[in-house]
This record gives sequence, structure tokens and C-alpha cells, in this order.
Amino acid sequence: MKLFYSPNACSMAIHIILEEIGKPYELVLVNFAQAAQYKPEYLAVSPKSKVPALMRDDGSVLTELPAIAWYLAKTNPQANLLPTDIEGEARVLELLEYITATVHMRGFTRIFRTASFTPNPADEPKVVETGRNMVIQGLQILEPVLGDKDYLLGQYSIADCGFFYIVYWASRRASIPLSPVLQAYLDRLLARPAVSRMLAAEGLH
Ligand SMILES: N[C@@H](CCC(=O)N[C@@H](CS)C(=O)NCC(=O)O)C(=O)O
Repeated sequence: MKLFYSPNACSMAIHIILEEIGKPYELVLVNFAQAAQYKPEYLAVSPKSKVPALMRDDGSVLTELPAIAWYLAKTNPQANLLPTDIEGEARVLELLEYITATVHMRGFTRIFRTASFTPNPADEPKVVETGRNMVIQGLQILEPVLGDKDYLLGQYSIADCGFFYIVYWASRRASIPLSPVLQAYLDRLLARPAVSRMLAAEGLH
């Protein structure tokens, strides 16, 4: 299995999941600084020009973070990364969809890729502010789901691997202050060996 990733990108959620599972896999760097995601070599892997992409051993490629996360959890039940009841599984998918499609794509992307949201540079501060407000709203919606539990659903799951990059980006990339509850959650995730190994492999801390 090969994970196509970029350091500090949302692919870190899948990178954590692979580390939690603990089976051998290969990391393949997609170098955004060289626009490698738009070059023919990567377009042959994923015409979407996005990471994460997971190439299975038969050469087939899976894209979209929630789908890859769910596939890895389902095919590795021994890792215990997904509730076994239908309600729990649906809640995990609900969380991952909100994390990726709303908080990441509508919020953080406005902060990190501001110019792609407006042709007018004068509008960019407004775009960033809108993105920050969307992220802050996302954190305000997700924090009560966590409540006083250690993890989003009580038991650790792929939803936490997804929420990790949201709280990590808020704190480390976007200077969005975390509440004490979310800071404690981030610290709890950072203490997991799988998360430490992912960060070390991506040159982060
Ligand atoms: N909907 C996709 C989003 C993936 C995505 O936006 N990835 C970003 C990195 S965080 C990317 O590859 N961006 C490269 C680009 O847009 O040029 C998913 O869930 O996997």
C-alpha cells in the first residue's frame, strides 16, 4: 500500500491511521512546492491533483479522506478504529464529512489559498476573515460533541484522526486559539505514539 501525501496537509489523518494499524506501507511525497500534484506523473495517480490518495496493492487508487479512512478502518478491524454498530459508524462518517467538506474545504482553504477565492487582491482580508469565522464555528460545533470525553465518540476512532489535523492547523498554522478543552484534546492526541511517528516522518512536531 502507498500513501501519497504532502507534509502538514490533510493527508496526515490517513498517515496517522496507517501508523495506528501498524502494517507496512510506503509514503510517497507529492511535492507541492514543485507543483507536483499538477504534473502528469501524479495526474496518472489522481486526476484530482489532491492528497491523500491511497494506492492499494492491486494498483487501484482510492481518494477522498473520509472514504480512505473508512476503507482502512473496515479492512483492519483489529485496529479498533471504527465503532461496530451502525449508529456509531454513521456518526463517524458524519464527523469526517463535516471536518473535511466544511471546516477544511470551506474554512481553512480560504485562509491558506485565499487568492483562489477572489480575483481581487483587495478582497483577500475579507476572504481570510470569512475562513477564520468558518473554522471557529466548526470548532464551536465539534467541541460539544467531544464534551468531557477523551475522544469524539468516547472510543478513539478515525474521526479523531480527522479532527486532529483541524485542531493542529488551528493552533499551528492559523493562530486560532484553542479552548482549554480542545487544547487538552490536541495534547492527548499528540501523546499517541502513532501521531508522534507521523509528525516525525513529516518533519513536524
Ligand atoms: N476532498 C478532498 C480534499 C483533499 C485536499 O484538499 N487536499 C489538499 C491538501 S490539504 C491538496 O491536495 N491540495 C493540493 C491543491 O489543491 O493543489 C479529500 O477529502 O481528500
